[in-house]
Amino acid sequence: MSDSQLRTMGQQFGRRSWAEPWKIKMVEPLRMVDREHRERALDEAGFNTFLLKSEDVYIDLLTDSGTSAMSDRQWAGMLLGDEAYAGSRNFYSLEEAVQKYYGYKHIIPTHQGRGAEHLISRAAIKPGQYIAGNMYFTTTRLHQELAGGIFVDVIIDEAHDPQNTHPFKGNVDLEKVEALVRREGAAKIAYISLAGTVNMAGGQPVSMANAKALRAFADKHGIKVYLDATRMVENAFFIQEREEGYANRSVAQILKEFCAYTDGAWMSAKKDSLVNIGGWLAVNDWTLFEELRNMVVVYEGLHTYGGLAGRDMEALAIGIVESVQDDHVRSRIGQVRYLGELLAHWGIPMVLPIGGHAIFLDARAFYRHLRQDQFPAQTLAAELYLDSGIRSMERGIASAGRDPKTGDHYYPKLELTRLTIPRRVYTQAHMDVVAESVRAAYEQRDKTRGLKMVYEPKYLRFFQARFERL
Ligand code: P61
Repeated sequence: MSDSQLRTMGQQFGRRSWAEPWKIKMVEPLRMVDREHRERALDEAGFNTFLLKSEDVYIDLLTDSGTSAMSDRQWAGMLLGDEAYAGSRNFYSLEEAVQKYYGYKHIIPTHQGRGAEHLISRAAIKPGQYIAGNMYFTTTRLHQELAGGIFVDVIIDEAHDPQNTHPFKGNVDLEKVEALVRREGAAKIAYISLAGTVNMAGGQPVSMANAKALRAFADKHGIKVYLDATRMVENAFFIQEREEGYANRSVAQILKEFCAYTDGAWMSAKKDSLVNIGGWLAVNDWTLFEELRNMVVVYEGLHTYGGLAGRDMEALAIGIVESVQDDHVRSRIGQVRYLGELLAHWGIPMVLPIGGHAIFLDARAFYRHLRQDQFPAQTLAAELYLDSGIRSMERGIASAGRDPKTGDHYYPKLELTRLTIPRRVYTQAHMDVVAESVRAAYEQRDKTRGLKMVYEPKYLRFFQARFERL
């Protein structure tokens, strides 16, 4: 075979190849069930990938949340668990790591991200106040609404267009925030809810310039800025890669600078920080911290464990350090890109630029014959599972839920199916299998029928909703 026919990834891109900065020490066998079995499993799951049993799944791209592989160091840390009810030494490791890498002063552990969202929403929102955010996230908005807040989307318009290749599609549109402040007055704004790499927009980053400008705006009006730091390390990588003046700064340095423009943050550590469970909430203001520290004992656990075991906090503290290493982030995002570039090359419609944690397929463009209330993204997730046992996640109309005032579906512009890549878990060969399955579903697109929802829970309906084929 000639050199031009068979080339390594690096050669295809005109550079030397690079590989993951780790090797595999322990493996978990995978099982692939046949098509007949998958049809039965999907039917029993009401066409909802959240309701599938994981043993019926071959390659699990439902989420990157809590699904990453821990390192030998992190597992060793698990054995150092100090399971004291109060004052566990592992809490102090965690506190130190958050202070060192994220730069906030006061830290409260929580069992996961939504535990932290619950606390900050209750403490910082008065009923009737507005929260301006760079696109909604399901649990974040729900906690804000349950606290009596009204969420207003202030992300730039480009974020709602899958084809737009703006390098910082997660940016806040300051004019939109300004218009809200003008209309309602600064006192009616509880805070600005800023997310690093915006999940629902396709894992799209916020630029440092935008964070800086937002800080100046917030100071002018006396408004707080709280950060959803869940995938902020990945955001820092994009700044290093795309923003002028940051090419020679480390991911760790960029992360710390970005956080310094905010007043506090909540974190689902199950993503960036390479652990299976955990979260935290951190603020700089002592008075707010006191209130949060008092609330955590009601809803999560004592303020030095917040619902986590000591061993979980140790693994998390170690995971934070591993997560900010440049070579780690490059290989993590590099793998997502590998899959995305294959698909883009084949003309598969998806959100561009390729984001940090997942490929977001544009289900609307797959199934032009389906109306949005026939659940195109849910349909595509079902079809991928049927084709190959790959599990993905709907991020469209089912996820968006209903307007609490009118009871109507929200109709988000983006109707996406997410192929989420866990960190340090799958190989390039797995990505090839996934890509071929997506292509197979794309080739069948015109023959694919949509779905109707036949069971709908009240909160976060997409987790437990059931569907039938039309
Ligand atoms: C995910 F289908 N994300 O992406 P918790 N902020 C952000 C998140 O991505 C996030 C949380 C806060 C998940 C899990 C999940 O609609 C869903 O630790 C940017 O999960 O409580 C979680 O953190 C909440 C999947 C959550 C969903 C909500 O897969």
